[in-house]
Amino acid sequence: MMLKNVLQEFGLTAPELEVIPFGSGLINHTWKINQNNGKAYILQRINHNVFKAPQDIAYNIRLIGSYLAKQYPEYFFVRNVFTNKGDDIHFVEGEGYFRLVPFVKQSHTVDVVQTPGQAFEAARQFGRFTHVLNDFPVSQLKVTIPDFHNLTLRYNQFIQSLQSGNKERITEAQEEIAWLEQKHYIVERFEAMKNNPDFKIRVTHHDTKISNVLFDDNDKGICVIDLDTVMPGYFTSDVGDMMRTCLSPVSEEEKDFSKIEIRNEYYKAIVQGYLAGMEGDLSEAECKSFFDGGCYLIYMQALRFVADYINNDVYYGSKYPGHNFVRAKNQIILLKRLLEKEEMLRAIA
Ligand code: GN1
Ligand code: MG
Repeated sequence: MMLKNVLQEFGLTAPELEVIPFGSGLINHTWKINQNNGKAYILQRINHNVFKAPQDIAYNIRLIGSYLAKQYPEYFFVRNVFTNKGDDIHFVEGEGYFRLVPFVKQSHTVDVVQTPGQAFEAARQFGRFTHVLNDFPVSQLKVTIPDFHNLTLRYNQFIQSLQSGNKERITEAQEEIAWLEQKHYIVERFEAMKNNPDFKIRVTHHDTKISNVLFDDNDKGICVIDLDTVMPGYFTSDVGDMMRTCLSPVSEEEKDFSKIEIRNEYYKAIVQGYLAGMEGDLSEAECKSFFDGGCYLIYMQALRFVADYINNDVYYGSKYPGHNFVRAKNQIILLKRLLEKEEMLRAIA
């Protein structure tokens, strides 16, 4: 089988290998590889439609890895395993790009956050990642997905979908579309941030959901994983996506919208954990913008899900009819719940 051949390139040979599908990401394919000597690995096929230059991901990881080895040798950083030929990514004609990393022993991931303590630890890890790279020459990083968290562009793509997308779906989503258009002031706030020199371009992760942190057996954070979208960016991306995925007890997949709520204690945990990890790197203006981060990211995800629904699910795919419309409505409710608490939550940060 093809995966066996890929593993062979990385020096792992059958028949003693167990290969099991792993994780819950929407974009890449992931497998866990168990060797009969107790060692384990994570193999991933990178989605080439999304990541146009997968070699750039490997390049960034290499660059950051060698910087940290010198500057922060005690920082735990998971590097790619090399192939027999000495590459840290392997291309198979017709199949795509693969990379392998060691599975970190005695670690586990969490799919749904269970306690504010976990949210604190996750936020602390993402903050610490950006903190240890505070003096890293950020412009040397390759941009693996151009404009990935550019809210202005995401809004324009949403408007574009209204011009060229599925007419029936546009009619069906009329109410949601109108609501999103009304919230355009969020894009204006985002633009103001981009023009404000007090907001630093930092090394940010851009996919800070709870499942991208490794925890130890005592639920202490070990490190962050899934570094595909590590790029120059704003801290609001990282705190914002944590809020998007941790504040509510249910995820973007939930169809019963009455279960969506904003939990104050999780908001507090994210702010405190991130500040602890950043050790004072944030400017005053940045410290005042935690809430905006949540708005940008939830709004952006709602725009992306609606636009994808209107574009016949070309990006996210769909497991049942109307899937992306459900996700979009879910994120709209989440944003409504967040905005209702604006005054109170801003006071926390
Ligand atoms: C995608 O594949 P996954 O779950 O890591 C997406 C994120 C979205 C997320 C929504 C490269 O991430 O931006 O927030 O789905 N990643 C990409 O579930 O588009
Ligand atoms: Mg990801």
